[in-house]
Amino acid sequence: MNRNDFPILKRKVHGKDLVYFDNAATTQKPRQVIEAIKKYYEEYNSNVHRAVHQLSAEATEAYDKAHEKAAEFINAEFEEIIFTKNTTESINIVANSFLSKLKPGDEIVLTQMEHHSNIVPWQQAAKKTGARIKYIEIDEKGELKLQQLRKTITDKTKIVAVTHVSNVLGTINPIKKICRIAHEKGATVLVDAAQSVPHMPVDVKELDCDFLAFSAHKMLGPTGIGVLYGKKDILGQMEPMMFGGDMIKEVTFETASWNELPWKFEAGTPNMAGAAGLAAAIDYLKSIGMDKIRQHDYELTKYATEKLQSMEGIEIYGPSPEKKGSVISFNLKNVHPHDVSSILDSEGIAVRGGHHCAMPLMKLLGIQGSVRASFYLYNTKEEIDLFAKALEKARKIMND
Ligand code: C6P
Repeated sequence: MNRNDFPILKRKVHGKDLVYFDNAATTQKPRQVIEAIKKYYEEYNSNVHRAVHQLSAEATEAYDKAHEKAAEFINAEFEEIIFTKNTTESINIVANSFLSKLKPGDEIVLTQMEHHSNIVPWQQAAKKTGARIKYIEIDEKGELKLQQLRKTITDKTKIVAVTHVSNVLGTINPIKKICRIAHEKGATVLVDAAQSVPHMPVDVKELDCDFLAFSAHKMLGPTGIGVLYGKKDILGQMEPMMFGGDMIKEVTFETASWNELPWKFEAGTPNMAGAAGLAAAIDYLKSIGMDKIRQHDYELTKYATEKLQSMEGIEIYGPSPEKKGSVISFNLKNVHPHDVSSILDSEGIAVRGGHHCAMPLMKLLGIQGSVRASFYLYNTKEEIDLFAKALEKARKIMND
């Protein structure tokens, strides 16, 4: 991994070298991704799947190729990859498709560590259909109470929607096991993979999930493009949520029929430049190797956890480093997370402070928010040393 590939990492913030530890929110982009987007606009910008001219053929080839790369990246089939705006839109598409499947008495199973994006769409679906939401609880370490799985997932369960990796606690959930139990009960499983696909090898066939959602911007790619994976037979039977150009096979004044997968779910002119950027991001990640990225993330998380644990008056939320992704949420005793984040920012260190779009989890933890440092492949142990030093400074300022 070459840090020089990331132009933004050279900038100064408040006169200090930037230390970017807000990767769970969004990641920085390598030159290769920026160049791919530039090349799209400079050399073959054109609408896809519509015209026969050369530029359109090139744009179509690149756009379809991006689907192919995304499919290969998570071991899916080409037809199973739908490009959306982001993880949020991907989840909304699935939740919307359940409006016609849910009825009063049916159950939707979520976990207590979900991001708002994997709670609110289901609350809306429950409100509209009379279905009920049940939550798999977490224990004091921030792990799912697995003994509750078989009690919570029942014959009434129609959908289990669960995050692969928590954006607050970092917990890596046993998706394969959850899928097995849900499938025994005839339920469908959606995996929110916003925090897993960028950081570790993910194989949808091995997990055996029915749907999986992620965003390009959290894996070195551009904003405005995400992925919804769905099993071919399920997508084949599912009604689209958006209607318009490109998603149709035939239209008369009275009616319309749908295009084949995956285009049936991609209405209107899509994000072609974004797809070029996503393809380049996937190439970049693959050139390093997802196993290596996972190992690097783990080493940084372990190193940072040990540093923080050696400090006084600090509370860390979530399990130990080997059981989590590269996210550390914590609070300094008696200090508001925004104050900690501001002091770190004055040292050039970018972290997130707040509720992390997981308000119910914050309430459960009995806190208003936390400080969150999240690492990625370009971060280093030297940066963690700077972070720990700045944190000591914050503690002194706030406690004196
Ligand atoms: N979490 C964070 O700082 P979008 O915004 O659609 O790309 O991703 C939504 C989302 C869904 N699930 C999980 C587990 C997530 O972490 C996120 C995004 C960011 O934690 C922004 S709130």
